[in-house]
Amino acid sequence: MSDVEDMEGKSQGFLLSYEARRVIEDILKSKDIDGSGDVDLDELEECLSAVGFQASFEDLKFLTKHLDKNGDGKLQIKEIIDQLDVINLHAEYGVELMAAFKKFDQNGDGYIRYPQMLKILTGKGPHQMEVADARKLLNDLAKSYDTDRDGKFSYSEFVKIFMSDKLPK
Ligand SMILES: [Ca+2]
Ligand SMILES: [Ca+2]
Ligand SMILES: [Ca+2]
Repeated sequence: MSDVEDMEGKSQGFLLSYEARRVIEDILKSKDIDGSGDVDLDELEECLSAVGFQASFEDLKFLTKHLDKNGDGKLQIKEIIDQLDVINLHAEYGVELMAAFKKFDQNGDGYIRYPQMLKILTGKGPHQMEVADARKLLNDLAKSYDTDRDGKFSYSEFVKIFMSDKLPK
């Protein structure tokens, strides 16, 4: 595949350029009348659409929940700006990413704890792993991708696991 084809193939995602960051930041700040830094679904949709990501309602709800680092139930401008690389990958692979994340986050609390992941990896099905292999994989993933070492994978950590292609497909 040539470079040109590769560029065209990825045109659905927005370009995470300095310019895109500035556009997003400018829109969000101009909307933030009371200076709280909170961003609602409409505002999120508007700023993503301005840089070429037409997010569905499901995307918007999912991102609002999973990028909420401080756990106050809302997105702040800073949480968005700090996680634009995650949003960029979500723009491209959102459907697959959400399906994969939800498969592992069975209790729906927005995080994948190690035992949860182990249980899914060794669960009955076409991709069932031996317990020893699954433990080895989990150790490897924990070492490389649980960046804040809290014993669970957030969505931003999970997108890197997904992109690494280390999970059984
Ligand atoms: Ca928040
Ligand atoms: Ca969970
Ligand atoms: Ca973590």
